[in-house]
Amino acid sequence: MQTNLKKIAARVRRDILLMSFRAQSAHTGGALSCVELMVALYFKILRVFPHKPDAPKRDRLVFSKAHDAKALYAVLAARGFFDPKILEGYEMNGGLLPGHATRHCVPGVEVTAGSLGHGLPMAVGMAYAGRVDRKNYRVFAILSDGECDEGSTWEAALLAGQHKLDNLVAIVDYNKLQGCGYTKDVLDLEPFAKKWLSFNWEAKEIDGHNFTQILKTLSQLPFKSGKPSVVIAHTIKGLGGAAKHVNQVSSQYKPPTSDEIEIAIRELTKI
Ligand SMILES: Cc1ncc(C[n+]2csc(CCOP(=O)(O)OP(=O)(O)O)c2C)c(N)n1
Repeated sequence: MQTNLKKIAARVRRDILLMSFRAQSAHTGGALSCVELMVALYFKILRVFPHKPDAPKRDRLVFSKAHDAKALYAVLAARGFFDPKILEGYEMNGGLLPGHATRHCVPGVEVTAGSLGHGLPMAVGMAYAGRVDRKNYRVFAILSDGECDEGSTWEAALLAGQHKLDNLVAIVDYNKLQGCGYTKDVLDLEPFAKKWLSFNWEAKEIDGHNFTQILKTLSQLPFKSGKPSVVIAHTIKGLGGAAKHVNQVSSQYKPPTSDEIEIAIRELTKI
């Protein structure tokens, strides 16, 4: 089972790198850092219906770090939401896939995002609506560490704790880097888990590239009845891409060169 997920993750990484190369786009490192989280969610955890993407009982995933949309698009394509050939139109004139994930640009994209700090507020609203409507869908929000510098994220966290939204799960792709530097130097989040706990959330920390840990943790949701859950996933920005950009600020902006793509894809093919 894990071998299968690892192969899917390798395919998703390849698709991210190819999208990045074709469009010469930025935001490759953060797309690569959340691959295992997104694959585990879409292939094992979320209740989704690729051929009926708007089914009312589906779980909702709010991809808040929408600049990393390549990861969302590649996973949705791999899961059968749309034809993978559509990925070739990423950031192309006439293509369907904008650089920042946009609601309904293709089936499966739940929300328009990109202005960081807005995903958790939207997810809280959706989870609250589910509670009011007595629906049992769950809402997952994928956040970046950089956007946890935003006040709106913490306002939403406060509200979710107050309303005991245990149908809500935030997953932070804690790759320790943001647009202009390392998170600890720009605006340190530590002690990170303690902050969530003090906002009445239940928190768990995992290795965000380890499928065993991801699946074990996400199968325990909600971590505590009557509390929203947060998973702080320790990840590496740029993992699986060009070696010189791994865990570097450059992974935010630099697309791979043709030589780098060849090397990376050769390695990914071995998985
Ligand atoms: C409110 C807001 N400010 C600035 C930006 C520009 N921006 C795009 S990506 C990014 C930083 C990326 O770092 P992080 O948020 O940690 O994401 P990841 O490393 O997971 O890609 C910034 C500042 C934005 N999208 N939204």
